[in-house]
Amino acid sequence: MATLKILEFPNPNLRKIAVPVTSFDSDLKCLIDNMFETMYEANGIGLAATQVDVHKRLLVLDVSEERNDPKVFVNPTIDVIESDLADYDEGCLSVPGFYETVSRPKKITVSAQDKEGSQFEIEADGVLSVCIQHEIDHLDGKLFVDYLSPLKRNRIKDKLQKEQKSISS
Ligand code: QAP
Ligand code: CO
Repeated sequence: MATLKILEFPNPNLRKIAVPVTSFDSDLKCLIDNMFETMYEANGIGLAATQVDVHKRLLVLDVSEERNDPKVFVNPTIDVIESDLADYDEGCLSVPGFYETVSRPKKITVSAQDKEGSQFEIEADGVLSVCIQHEIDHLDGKLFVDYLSPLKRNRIKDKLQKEQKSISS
């Protein structure tokens, strides 16, 4: 296993639209293992392939307190079953150090494939619902900062760009 480099906002590759996964082979299983290792090492609760510069439709997450409930969703799609919005303080491994409130539909159903390619469906609310919606946004090139005012988004962008310059020089 290996940890992967996480792209940080405003890296333009975070805007790419991911393509469906078509082969459920050993390369996919290796990518999934490495994404879990990367997410756990960074203390994240969710990670989309886009964030590690792989533009395929899959995400991993673990919203459990004990960090022992890994879940993988390949080619996920969501249906909103409760359009009432709920606020949640969101962060993102690609936007380190920043948390802001975002409103999203409360309750969803998610259809996806597992790592073997078998189709499944789950219902989600609470933090699981937020996390799945946040991660599927990544697969469509979208970030939680896109829901904020341009002023807030640009402040975050400027601060992160300054940090990235001071580290890479
Ligand atoms: C998305 O985010 C999420 O800034 C996953 O310094 C977040 O795992 C869904 C993280 C909140 C629902 C609620 C962020 C770790 C992790 C940071 C994450 C940081 C260290 C974010
Ligand atoms: Co994120």
